[in-house]
Amino acid sequence: MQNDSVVVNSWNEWDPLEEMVVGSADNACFEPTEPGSRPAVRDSPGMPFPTGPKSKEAIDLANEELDGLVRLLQSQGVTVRRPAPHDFSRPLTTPDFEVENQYCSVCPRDVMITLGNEIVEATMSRRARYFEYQPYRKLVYEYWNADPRVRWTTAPKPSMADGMYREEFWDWPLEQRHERMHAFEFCVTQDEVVFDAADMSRLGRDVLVQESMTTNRAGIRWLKQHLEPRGFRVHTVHFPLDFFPSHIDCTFVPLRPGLILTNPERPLREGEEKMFLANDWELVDAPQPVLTNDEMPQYCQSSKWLSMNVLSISPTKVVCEENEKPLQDLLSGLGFEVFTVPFRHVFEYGGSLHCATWDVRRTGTREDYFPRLDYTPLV
Ligand code: ABU
Repeated sequence: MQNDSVVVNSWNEWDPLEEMVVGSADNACFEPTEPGSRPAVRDSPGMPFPTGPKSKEAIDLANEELDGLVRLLQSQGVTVRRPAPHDFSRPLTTPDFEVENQYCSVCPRDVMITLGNEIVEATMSRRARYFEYQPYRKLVYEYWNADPRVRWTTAPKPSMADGMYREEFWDWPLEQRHERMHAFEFCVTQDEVVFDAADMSRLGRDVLVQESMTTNRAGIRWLKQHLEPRGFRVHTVHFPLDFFPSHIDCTFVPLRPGLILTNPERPLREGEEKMFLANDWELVDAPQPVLTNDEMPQYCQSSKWLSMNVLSISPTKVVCEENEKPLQDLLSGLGFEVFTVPFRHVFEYGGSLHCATWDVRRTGTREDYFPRLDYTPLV
């Protein structure tokens, strides 16, 4: 770290990585059924989804792969930090809800985001994840105490009461789902501020936020009000063919200035591509994943597109899951040095390489990668 660089400093998804948090599967539990989530066993839809702690074997297999990522990052000179232990098997009772157990700390990306020199803790959208910031608090205090230039913001916690959700969402017939989906109405209503950090993607001065099952319009309004006075421009993006959108990093993945990996089954809403094309960004479709949705791990609630959930070490180095050969070939052809690690056992915890990490410090400053942008910030 250079003497004058702030302990927390990350403005985009690709600058050279210096310090990163990698998740841990310790004490992980199955995600409970709740108004914001209806987990299902992938190959047996009628079967009850397990509850409580995951097996030791499932935890050990995921931890082995997470440790492998840690070793790779360390070999590239990255300082790696880990979440503090947390008892996810403890039930939660608040004035507004009860939930039988919590989830896990495999995916810090869902909860924590670095926006320049500021750490923002997301509101979260699901009950079992209400306290998921806790495994990272010790680290946040360490960064905040170490450097007075570090800012730390916790977004307003929503009630997560029944009224915050549309539980019938899960039972909408296909036609209604299609109609509602184009109105971007999902399982969370618009009454409270709701967002998961993984619905955001950082491109210097510009931040994209996906409207989804886990981020509503009130959440995006809060982010705009918070970030735009600090010089960011916050853009809402939509992927209308994604029936269950949650987290942008399997859909629209910036790799370096001017290049975004896109999901061929989830195009941007018509018109939203303009800001990229007008500023000479190239949108390149990812190849079909090696696994089909039916072949994804039994308890995994994410899509086959975890294939494109890659992690950038720098604008020229990217980490891919070891089986995703077609994507590795595409990225090599685009000029990247591609590193690979096995990561399929992590999939059942809801993410792959990008989800399982949170970048705290990357070399670099805030740049404007969209000089030709017609945009009026809120303030
Ligand atoms: N947590 C990312 C999952 C996104 C997807 O299933 O496509």
